[in-house]
Amino acid sequence: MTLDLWPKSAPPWVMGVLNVTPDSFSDGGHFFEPSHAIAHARGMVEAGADIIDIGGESSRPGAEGVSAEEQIRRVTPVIRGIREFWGGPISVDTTSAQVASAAVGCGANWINDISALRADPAMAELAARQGCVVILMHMQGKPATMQMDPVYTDVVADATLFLRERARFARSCGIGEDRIILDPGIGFGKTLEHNLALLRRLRELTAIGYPILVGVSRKSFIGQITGAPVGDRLEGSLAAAIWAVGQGARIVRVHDVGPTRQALAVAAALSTGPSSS
Ligand code: HH2
Repeated sequence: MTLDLWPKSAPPWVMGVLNVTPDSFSDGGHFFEPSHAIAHARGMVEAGADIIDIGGESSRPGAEGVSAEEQIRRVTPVIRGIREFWGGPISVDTTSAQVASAAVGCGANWINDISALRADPAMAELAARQGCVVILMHMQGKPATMQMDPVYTDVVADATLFLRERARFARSCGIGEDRIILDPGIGFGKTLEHNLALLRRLRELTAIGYPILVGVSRKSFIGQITGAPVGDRLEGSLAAAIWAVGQGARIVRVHDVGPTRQALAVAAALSTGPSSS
């Protein structure tokens, strides 16, 4: 399998989160104005983001869906604005092919589909035709109900089987093997113990053979461990990001790009020194 987008020896990539929503769990309303969103994206690029992930619909537990038209109205001016100063990867966080198509038309080139190509039958064909990188995420249930009573026999085995099957499906639709990224979906239909098991046993997911993306930033499992409210979870987010990269994650999806870059740089220097083996 060729993973030439990111050889394993290369540093991990940092994906900066840009929520153009009034209701996202940690930053809802902060970047709802296109000018604020574009300025925030610029700040994340200057802080060292490798990818910007733009979403017009919150997927927090209990969130109701946002129409494709409204998502398009939210994200497309922001993508156009970012493209005026940046040529790097822009991903669109949506399960709708209509939204993804409009985003790609404005310059997005990655699709972050938390349904792993299950929600919209047109998504896989669109991604294949456009040559987009796709992020396939594990989720039990749907955001509106996913945290009500998540149950697994073995969450890691379940996620591994699911992601393997979804990657196979993506390949069968014509999506290139160097265009697929897998994600355990931290917080999506999972209890604290499920999230911890996935992070502890992340190597079982990296063994599938595709790059792994992990989104731990500010998530509720950090609050469950520490008691910290959502606005005060930077330190826990950094610890979890360093852990995930240490277990083989190639991309971390974060709200705080500069601090994450700094933390990862120190962890990398420590783990590649002469006495680290
Ligand atoms: N987490 C969130 C949203 N999208 N996509 C992927 N691939 N992986 C994740 O872990 C992930 C994701 C939730 O975080 P956020 O975007 O900050 O919140 P909200 O969904 O409320 O907008």
